[in-house]
Amino acid sequence: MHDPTSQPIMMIDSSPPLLHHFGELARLSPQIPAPECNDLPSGTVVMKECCQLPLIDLGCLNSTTERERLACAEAICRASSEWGFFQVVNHGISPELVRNMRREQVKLFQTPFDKKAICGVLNNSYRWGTPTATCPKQFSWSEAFHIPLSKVSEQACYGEFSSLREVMVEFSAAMSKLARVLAGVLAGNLGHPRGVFENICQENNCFLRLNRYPACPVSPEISGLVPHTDSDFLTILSQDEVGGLQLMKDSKWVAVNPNQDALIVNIGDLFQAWSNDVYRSVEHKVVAHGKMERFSIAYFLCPSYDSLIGSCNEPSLYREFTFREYRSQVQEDVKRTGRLDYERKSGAAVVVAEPSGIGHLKLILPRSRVQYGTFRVRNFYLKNPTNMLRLWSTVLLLLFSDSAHHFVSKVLIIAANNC
Ligand SMILES: O=C(O)CCC(=O)C(=O)O
Repeated sequence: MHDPTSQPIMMIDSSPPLLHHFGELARLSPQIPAPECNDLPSGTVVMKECCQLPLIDLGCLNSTTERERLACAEAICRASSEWGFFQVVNHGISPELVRNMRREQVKLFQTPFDKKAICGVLNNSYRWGTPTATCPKQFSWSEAFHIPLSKVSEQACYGEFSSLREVMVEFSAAMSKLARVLAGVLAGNLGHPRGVFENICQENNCFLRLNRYPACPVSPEISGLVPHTDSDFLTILSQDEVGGLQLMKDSKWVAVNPNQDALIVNIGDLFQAWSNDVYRSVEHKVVAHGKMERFSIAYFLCPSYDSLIGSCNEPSLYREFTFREYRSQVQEDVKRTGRLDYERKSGAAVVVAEPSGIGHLKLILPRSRVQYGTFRVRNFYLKNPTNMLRLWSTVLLLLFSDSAHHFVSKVLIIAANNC
């Protein structure tokens, strides 16, 4: 029999060097002490508040009673407007499929780090930490595979991970079906055909992201994933029982209690723009856990890069833009600021008066997209003077409120040619 004490134990490290990189960032940021692992509290996830997300039984969408079907659709739309987030049960994805997917996900992440980083598995989509971070607050204590679904059935993507392929194909198809049902309900509520997203968001444009959040000995406050909104139409998330997901509700971070029977759905930026702000894309983050690793899988319902996204009803708050344009703006912001979220502490509101007399209002914030109460814009999406007025009144309100300095520090008026 093998005697475990007879040989040195080979520790194969599957985790990326998060502590090393976090430490480097901390040393470069004098106001934040470098991590001293042993001194730091562990095992705690700081939760500001717990919330009970709306829980919706999707089985009711297929009820024989029209009243139940309508009530279910209404619950989905109300949650998307009021919360931007909800949970669904009886969603049609079998617990066995979720279990199989999780098992394969765990196996994949257990691969030694060096191998994950270079073996090219899943279309070379492995990533970890935050390469653009310039300070600890911008650092995500996590690793992920972010896979375009156009590649998901390609044998060549899997190499030796052959058992992953079958379950990935089945899981992404099931998530895709569910995402389309939900998007259809949300579109129908706004007077559009339920199938409107069939053409806009073809399967090959969507993504599946496998996340792992290693236990984090550094701080209970560090982000597993930094605050962000999703730049898609909608996201469906399967999370394990560890917890850590928090969302912004009424200007506070609230923790989402894990529910093993439920999937979490959230509205993305594109649905907010398409719905003309009827549905809300809400900022969320993951708080790292001190002692336990956490796994989640997110499905992102996305359009093709050349799809034009405009608001579905007039008068529209947003001008038309392509998904490509939007993504490149997000990437530019991240490159420029290192941040995935927007900066609340400083910025400037800029009114641009064009010679034609048409005014634009730009909010120049490091993230260049902002959320003022329920009004949220990317600087180049504001379209008409009515929106400009609405935005101005919000800016002025903020300027005169106690918390003004948290949002906008300067208001500038600039002629178009100067911009
Ligand atoms: O893991 C989670 O709970 C959230 C994941 C997420 O927000 C993302 O992958 O964009």
